[in-house]
Amino acid sequence: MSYEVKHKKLLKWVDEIAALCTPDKIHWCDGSQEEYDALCNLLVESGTFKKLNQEKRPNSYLALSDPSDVARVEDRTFICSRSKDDAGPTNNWMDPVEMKGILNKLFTGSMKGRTMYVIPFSMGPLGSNIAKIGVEISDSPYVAVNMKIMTRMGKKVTDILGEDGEFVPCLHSVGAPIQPGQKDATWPCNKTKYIVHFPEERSIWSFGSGYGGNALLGKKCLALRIASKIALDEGWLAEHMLILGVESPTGEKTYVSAAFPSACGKTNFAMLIPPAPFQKQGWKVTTIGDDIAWLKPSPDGKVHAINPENGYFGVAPGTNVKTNPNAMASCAKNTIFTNVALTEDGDVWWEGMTDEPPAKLTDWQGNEWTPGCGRPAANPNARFTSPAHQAPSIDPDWENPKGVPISAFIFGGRRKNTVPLVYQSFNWNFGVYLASTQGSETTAAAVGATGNVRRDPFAMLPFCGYNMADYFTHWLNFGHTVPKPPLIFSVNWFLKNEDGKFLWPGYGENMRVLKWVVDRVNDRGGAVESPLGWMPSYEDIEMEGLDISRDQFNKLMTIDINDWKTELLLHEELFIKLYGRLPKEFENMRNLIFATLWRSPKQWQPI
Ligand code: O2Y
Ligand code: MN
Repeated sequence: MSYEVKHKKLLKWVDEIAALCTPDKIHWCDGSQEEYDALCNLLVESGTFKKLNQEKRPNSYLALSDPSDVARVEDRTFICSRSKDDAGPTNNWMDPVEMKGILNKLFTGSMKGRTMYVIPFSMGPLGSNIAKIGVEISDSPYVAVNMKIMTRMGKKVTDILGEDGEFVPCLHSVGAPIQPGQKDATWPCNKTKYIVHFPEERSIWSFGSGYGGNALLGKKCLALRIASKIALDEGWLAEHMLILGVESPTGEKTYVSAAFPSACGKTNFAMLIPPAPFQKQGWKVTTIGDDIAWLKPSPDGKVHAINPENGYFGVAPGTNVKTNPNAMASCAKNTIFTNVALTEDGDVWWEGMTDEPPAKLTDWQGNEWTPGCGRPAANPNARFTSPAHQAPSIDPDWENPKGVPISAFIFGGRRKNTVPLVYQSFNWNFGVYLASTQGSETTAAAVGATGNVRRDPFAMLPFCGYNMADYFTHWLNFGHTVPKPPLIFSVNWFLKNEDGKFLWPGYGENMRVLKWVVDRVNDRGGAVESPLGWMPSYEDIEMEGLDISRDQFNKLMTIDINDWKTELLLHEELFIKLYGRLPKEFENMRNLIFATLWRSPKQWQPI
């Protein structure tokens, strides 16, 4: 050990895991730049990393994973609470004792021939009272270097832990012991995978995958699944939400947190660049976080939020200087790319990065690639791991240990009809209802989909570490214990006309909707009462520089009563699944919306 650790429980746990997994060596990560560079060099020597062109991508690397290990594995993700009902019907469950039996067998000798890295990390600014400490033990140096970017990692964390601080033990093995004389794979992994959470014990065991959310255990496993259970027990919220700041021309700052299911432009919204007329007036959008928010009631009566992460694990395909210049700047240097394509001059490329693809590439599987060859050059889930502070949009308060005060929650999904561009919930309870029933269109065959909509309550379905119905109740209660809870809004950027064309331009133009949200929370935004909530009329949205007529706007804001009657009936599917513990308020709210719709014109518009 290169530094002193005085925490007896941690030392004992590390000894126990070493005895179980029998690694050749143990390396305590100190989190220094020298250590990071040395581990990256090791990964280059072993063939896992390729160092990119220093001029084009300073201090950056490319990793290509095994083709079988490219994404989170939801069907292998388990919540092992003592009672099955506490995990709920939307999580995979196994009895914790039975699961420990399986895992103990799998982890026995699993690190043979490898180095076991002990990675102390803080989710959240060091020393913040909202932050939590974890220690990941992993046999993957790829995990160690990614954790250095994604978390605050190393000696400074064990210093904070002291002799008896609390930590979440997170055990990870790629599940590929090396026999004497055996050559290691460039991306070791195992076809058997288990991503397991013990919410009562507050521990994580992950076996078989080296990729992203399966292996970087601070992110989805700790910061969402385990933290959501801690938050339930302690009266706060651990959410799958971005956090952004809006600065008005007068310098007024408003913070907003937003939840979107995947493929709804979450990172783009977190790093939004306002359109020209807004910039001219002096509006600015700043980024606190792009994926996860921890929110706690604060003595000022408001809800304060931190981003527990220290980096972005952003999806590369589709990202470019037009869709998200801030993300492109974030990954311009000091970045680890995974499963993107390699250019002839040692840089990276992915679908959508440029209008024209390069004439020749090495694809994410290491094969020669030319345009029109019929295969994608980058894996659709290819990622960049880059330091959060490299986003030019980073907020000056992004590491404030007290967090930032949140004035609004925004919930969105991908719907081509039914859900209007924006509305504000009448009150907290209706807001919780709308977030609980949010969803995205998909093919009818997709898991959990009825009527082509996959419900993804609060965008938390794969990330809630306990029964989703209890989660709804926790949200209802939370709003009633906070003196000044955030207002709740619904947005839908994805409405289409009869020809399948988008009605709303999205991207930076979403600023127009965001400004209305900010106006509403600051008591100056106009609104009309609709059957669903408060809505802007044409005059209430800043339209300068955007060619959208009143008629087009009204289309975006239409509430089609028949569509909504169907929609409410479809909510039933989710409710039946969760019925045993579903808050009784939900049935009343559904009936109330039904009754309001019944009395409304067939096509309600905010004229
Ligand atoms: O596939 C993975 O392992 C990554 S998933 C991911 C990464 C960053 C942010 N969000 C997500 C997600 O699935 O929500
Ligand atoms: Mn996410």
